[in-house]
Amino acid sequence: MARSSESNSGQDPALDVLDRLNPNRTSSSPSPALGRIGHPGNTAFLEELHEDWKTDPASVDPTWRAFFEGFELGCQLRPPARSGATTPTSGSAPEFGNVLPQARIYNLLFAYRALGHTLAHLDPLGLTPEENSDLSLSTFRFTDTDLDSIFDSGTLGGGGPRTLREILSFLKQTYCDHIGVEFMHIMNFAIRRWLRDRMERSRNQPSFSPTQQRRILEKIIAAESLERFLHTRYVGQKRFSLEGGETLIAVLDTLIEACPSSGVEEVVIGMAHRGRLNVLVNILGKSRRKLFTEFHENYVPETVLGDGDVKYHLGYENEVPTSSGKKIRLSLAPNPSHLEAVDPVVEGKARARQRHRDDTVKREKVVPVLIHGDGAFIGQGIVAETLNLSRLEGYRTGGTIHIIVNNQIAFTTLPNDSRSTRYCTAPGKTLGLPIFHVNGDDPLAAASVIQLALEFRQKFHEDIILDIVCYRRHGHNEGDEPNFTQPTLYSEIDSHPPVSRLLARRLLDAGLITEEEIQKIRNQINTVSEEALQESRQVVSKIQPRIHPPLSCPALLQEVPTAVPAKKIAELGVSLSTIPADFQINTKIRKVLDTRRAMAAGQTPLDWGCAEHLAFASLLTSGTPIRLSGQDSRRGTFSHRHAAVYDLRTRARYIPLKNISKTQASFCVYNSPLSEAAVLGFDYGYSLDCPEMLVLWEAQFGDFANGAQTQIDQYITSSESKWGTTSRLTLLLPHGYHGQGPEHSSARLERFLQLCAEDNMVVSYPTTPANYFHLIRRQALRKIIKPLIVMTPKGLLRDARATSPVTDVTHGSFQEILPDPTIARGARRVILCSGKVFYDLQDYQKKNQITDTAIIRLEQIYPLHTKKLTEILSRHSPDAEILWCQEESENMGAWSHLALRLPSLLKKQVRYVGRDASSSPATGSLVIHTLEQNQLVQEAFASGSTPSPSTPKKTRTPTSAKKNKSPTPRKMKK
Ligand SMILES: Cc1ncc(C[n+]2csc(CCOP(=O)(O)OP(=O)(O)O)c2C)c(N)n1
Ligand SMILES: [Mg+2]
Repeated sequence: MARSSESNSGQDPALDVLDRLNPNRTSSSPSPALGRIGHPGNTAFLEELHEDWKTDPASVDPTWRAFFEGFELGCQLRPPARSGATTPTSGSAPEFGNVLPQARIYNLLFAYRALGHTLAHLDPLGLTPEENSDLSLSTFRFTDTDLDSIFDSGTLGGGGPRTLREILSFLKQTYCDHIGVEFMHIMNFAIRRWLRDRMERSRNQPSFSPTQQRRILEKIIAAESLERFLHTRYVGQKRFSLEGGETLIAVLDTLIEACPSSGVEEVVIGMAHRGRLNVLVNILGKSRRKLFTEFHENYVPETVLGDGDVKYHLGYENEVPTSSGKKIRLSLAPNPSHLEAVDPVVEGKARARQRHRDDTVKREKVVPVLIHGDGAFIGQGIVAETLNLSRLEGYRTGGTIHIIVNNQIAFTTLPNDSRSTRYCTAPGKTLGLPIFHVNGDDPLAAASVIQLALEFRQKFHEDIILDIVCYRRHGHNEGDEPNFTQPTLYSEIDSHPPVSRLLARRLLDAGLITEEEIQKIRNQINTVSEEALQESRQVVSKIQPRIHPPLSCPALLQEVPTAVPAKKIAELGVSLSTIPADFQINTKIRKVLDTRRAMAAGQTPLDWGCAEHLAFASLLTSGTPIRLSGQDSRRGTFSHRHAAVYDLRTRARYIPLKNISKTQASFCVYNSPLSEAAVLGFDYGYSLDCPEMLVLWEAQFGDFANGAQTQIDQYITSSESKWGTTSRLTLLLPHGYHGQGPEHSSARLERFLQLCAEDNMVVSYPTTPANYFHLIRRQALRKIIKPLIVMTPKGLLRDARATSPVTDVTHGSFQEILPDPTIARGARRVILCSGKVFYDLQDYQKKNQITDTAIIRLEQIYPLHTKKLTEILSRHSPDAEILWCQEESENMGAWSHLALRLPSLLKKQVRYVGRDASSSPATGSLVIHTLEQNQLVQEAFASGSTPSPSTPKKTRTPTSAKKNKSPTPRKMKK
């Protein structure tokens, strides 16, 4: 499966020389001039430059001048005798006066370090890799006759004089054996040097004790035995066999064994289907009995209240012993079928676990491990999004260890159709991560890399990738026939010996184990499996299959006291508007803060930004920590929040919410990268492990949340039912029609409502700052843990109509339904609505002095407080016409959700008034928007027929009208 070689440009062979001349040199970016000779073919360029320098030192760049001066000097000094260095057995002494061959040696070192992986024996099924002409001797203008000449070997394995033959053998052993490494793209020289020295010290050869080697063999046998047991006992049942990639289990075991001595207490794992059952049993210690029970056809999930999930998506947590005696906490996050969607969730969980372990600086106690498939790693965009979080202040986790079970196939698709890159690990290169490719048939090599990976992660706090190149012994799953599409590959796989046999042979040959001992290991594992199978049959025979009742949570509608005393609010207003004396801030921001102080003191009504700040501040001072993340969330997309203010001269940042009191809980606010899926997934993961914290994710505009639809569908709305996991995550989604076009109007309220069932979340569209204040506090303070979706305002942020008297936060609580503020009873028509359109309706009502029509707001659409709604409606005429008015198109907004519920609840038909159904959420024209908006408001107050909600009367704008030159609403329903 060889692919065309990627070019490797811009690297610095001079690093070797510079290192040699001055080993204490601090790392720095390579000089652009030095960068030109990165490719071995550029030797000519080096020679030319060298000639120029010899003729006139001033004619070359100063960096080159220093280089050649140092180089000449270095070459005149005979290299010191190196203890343990091989003395050349034959050949002539190096010609130190002639620097060019020596320079070519440095180029050779560089080239092997950069491209040696192209010659590495990585593919268990592959033949010897094709020659890479960039690494041939002739490229460096050497011939076989030079092989016994002695050269300075630069930094190679400690340096010293070596023959060319020895140098080549050293390089090939280190970089072209069963481990192929990509690390010369790393721009940080300290990291590069550390990796180089670490690898060259061991020549990338594993050095495990006999006991460790036996343990690794046992793990491989355990992995294989479990698959075979399942294969014969549960024929054809899906398990996504790991066979061909059993090395994964040895790698994970070695990693966990290395944790105690590296200061790691906990490992948070995310992985997809392949080998998951094997990891659960052989790494996390899930009992075989439990697993076999899940395989049984009568199995009904015992512990899940909701619908449960298939066995290869379930999560697990356990404390597992290590041979050091110390235990390590392991968790495998449950995950949906959607490949790689779990990645940011695991990162968020890991960061939350770090917080729990007071590990927020070095982040060395909790390590995230992500296990990927080759097809998914290169194919799914969320991989790149998640990698991009890894160094960011608000999202870093101290380095993730990525392991790829690279079986060189994705379902039926081969790498040639899967990727445009040589390796599936290419996304890691964008971040300059070290990438280790290892032959999966060599578990010892892979295990040695994972030890290095953990050491690297603990030292540099960066991500690292281990690519286990293996194969898939069977089809994609156990019902899949691989011979339909890959007949040749599979005939090769059929005759390929299993990993266990290859490793057993090695250990037998080394005298580290006997055939009898190997058989004993196999027998023991099979006995354990057999006993567990019998036990599981007894368990299953007692199961009474029954359909679970739907999840429900009536307490979601219970009132939660969320008012804050006036004195406290005023005090918070003072804290939030106080900036250190030596801080100079923008005058407009100063005014915002002064206004907030006046608002909190009750001198002027509260706006949205102030209400939010007061809600946050009141929670923080009573001990609830808060994390808010989103694009530009510190300032707020619409410049309404200003959670951070900046010094005019230094741009020093000051966050009032972090400085309210010495005893307050922590407030974390981050501007996120421009990603939805990964950031929302991260914050969701964080919220799972920090239920005591209010975690909020904010979309720039609500529309953009659909970039994270997988996280919303697969986790936020359904995880409680599938896996029993609960989250308090709050989504702030700017929504509302302001004539800004199709893309900045809708947070797709309808999609959230369509996902609502079994009290799985709360969907709200508050219209006043005070109600938002209570909503946020309720979400943080109540014991029930549910996700909250909030449609948040844009234009209303600065609208005097959408303000609240301070008494509305010092009294009362969240109002799911708001009655008409002026028409309390006796109305003959009731307009039900939600959100921003209320203010347009209210303006019309006031302007036209309408007294017979009440406007009632649903501030919480799901779960609907039906008791409150019917009580408020009962204050009006029993014959009142009831209509639903919205500014969203008929197929959007809350209408279709409510149309299914309101008629049976109210026992009468409900008329729809609003824009007609449309494919695009809104018009691109401001003037048409305004016409449409005025028209729908007018229609709401006009008397009309009451068609059945299920068969609404279509009133479309006539086609002739569309041709009219004057602006025409697109379409309108009345
Ligand atoms: C987002 C997404 N798209 C498609 C699928 C269907 N699917 C399941 S496994 C698979 C192949 C995955 O290949 P790879 O990542 O190499 O893992 P492997 O099965 O080879 O271990 C596909 C396409 C999925 N689960 N998720
Ligand atoms: Mg694969």
